[in-house]
Formats: sequence, C-alpha cells, structure tokens
Amino acid sequence: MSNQSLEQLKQGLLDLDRDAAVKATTSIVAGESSASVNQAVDAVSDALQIVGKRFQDGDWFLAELVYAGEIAKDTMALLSPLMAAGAPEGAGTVVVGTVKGDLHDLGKNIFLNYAASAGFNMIDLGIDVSTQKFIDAVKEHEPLALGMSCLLTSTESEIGKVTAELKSSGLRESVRVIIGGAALTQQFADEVGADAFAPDAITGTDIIKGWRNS
Ligand code: B1M
Repeated sequence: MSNQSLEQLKQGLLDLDRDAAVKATTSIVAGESSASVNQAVDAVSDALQIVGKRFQDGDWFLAELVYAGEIAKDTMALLSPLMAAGAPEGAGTVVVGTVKGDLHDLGKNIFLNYAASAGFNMIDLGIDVSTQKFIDAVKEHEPLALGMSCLLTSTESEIGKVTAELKSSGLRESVRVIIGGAALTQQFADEVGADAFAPDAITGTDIIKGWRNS
C-alpha cells in the first residue's frame, strides 16, 4: 500500500485519530487520490486486523477496540455508497444478518455492499439476529441465498441452529446458505450443513453470483 491517502486512512485508524481517517477517506471518495474505493475498504480491514491483534495481546483495551470500530464505521459510511454505484438490476434476493449474540457488522456490511454492487437485492436483518428472525425472513422474501456473519467463537453455534431450523421447517432445499466472518472456516461450514464459507466479501459475492447462474 504505497498511496498516501491509504496510508493516512490506515494510520488514522491505528492512531485512533478519527479526523485523519475521515479526511483521508473523504479525499479518496472525492477522487483526489489515485486510490480506489476497494483499496480503501481493504485498508480499513487491514487496520482492523492489527487492532484485533493489539486487543488480543492485551496492548489495547475494550475502549480502544470500541473506538476503532466506530472510526471504521464512519469511514465505511463514506465508502459504501460508492461500492453500490452502478449496480445491474435483477440478480436475485439475498437475506443477510449477523447471528444472535454477535454485534459485529463491519464485515457483513462490506459483503452486503459488494453483493449489492453486483446487482443483488440485499435484505439486511442487522446484528444479533435470532433463528426465528432468519426463518421468518426466508419465508417472507424467498431469497436465492441466506447469509450469516459471525465473528465470535461463542456465537458460532447459532449458525447450526438456523440450518437445523431451515431443515425442520422444510425450507432448506429452497435456499442456499453462505456464511462468513473471522470465527468461521470451511470445515465449520461443512459441519453445520452450510453450502459455502466465504473467507472474504469478494469471494462471497462470487459464490452467490455462481448460484445465480446455476
Ligand atoms: Co470484537 N472481537 N468484540 N469488537 N472485534 C474480535 C472479533 C476478536 C477476534 C478480537 C480479538 O480478541 N482478537 C474477538 C473474538 C474472539 C473470538 O471469539 N474468537 C472479539 C471480542 C472478544 C469482542 C468482545 C467479546 C470484546 C468484549 O466485550 N470483551 C465484544 C463482543 C460484542 C458482541 O458482539 N456481543 C466485541 C466488540 C467489538 C466492537 C463492538 C467494539 C467492534 C465491532 C464494531 C462493529 O462491527 N460495528 C469490534 C471489533 C472492531 C473487532 C475486530 C477488531 C475487527 C472486526 C472487524 O470488523 N474486522 C475483531 C478482530 C479481528 O477480526 N481480527 C474483533 C474487519 C472486517 C472487514 O472483517 O468481519 O472478518 P470480518 O469480515 C470480512 C470477512 O470475514 C468476510 O468479509 C469481510 C471482508 O472481506 N465476511 C463475510 C464477514 N461476514 C461475512 C458474511 C458473508 C460473507 C463474507 O456472507 C454472509
């Protein structure tokens, strides 16, 4: 990452300097920098990886984790409208949410924006979504895919509850299930009977594009 605005964006997050991060993002959004919106999203993700490591290692505390999350949200609010620009119409509906007990939504929202920019009609159930809410949304919207995001190992069992309930409600054959988030793996997806695990938002979008065309 050699671009100055990208460096300033990443450094702003790591210094917990909201003004610097927002200023760098604004300059990228305004086209004053040669950096692309996708590169800016990657810079935010890279910075959050480092934030997570600092928290895990005990170098940063919860207040810093929370504030970094807020700055990331501010920058993503500026980047998101551009990610969705120029979407072709009619790719199909995808219901997406973060599982019950989990409040992380930055990664889910990035997936949501990439998929929306590929023309999918995205129904966002938000965070802390119960099994019943996922099931009700599948009944209501009859989506091509149901997406669940999960970042906490303590909440990953929620995904298995949803796939089990889809099965017992007779809905499992009508919808594909895609899961993503730092806590998850392909092996876990296989265990809970999800159709796919997406390690990142672009792969996730490619997977549902494949389903649309199959
Ligand atoms: Co939290 N947190 N957090 N946190 N947090 C993690 C996840 C953690 C790994 C940090 C650490 O210790 N290293 C750790 C989890 C450990 C574990 O369970 N294994 C952790 C913890 C412990 C906690 C709390 C419990 C802390 C506490 O209170 N003591 C608490 C839990 C609250 C709750 O949810 N109930 C908590 C709270 C928070 C904040 C609210 C402060 C904030 C979230 C703000 C927000 O989301 N609005 C926060 C943050 C920012 C993080 C880290 C630093 C960054 C997460 C993030 O947004 N990453 C995180 C550390 C880390 O992940 N390394 C951490 C960037 C994002 C783009 O990545 O979400 O993985 P990610 O999404 C990627 C892909 O995974 C994929 O696409 C995205 C882009 O390519 N993807 C999908 C994600 N979902 C997808 C869905 C798809 C497809 C692709 O299809 C449906």
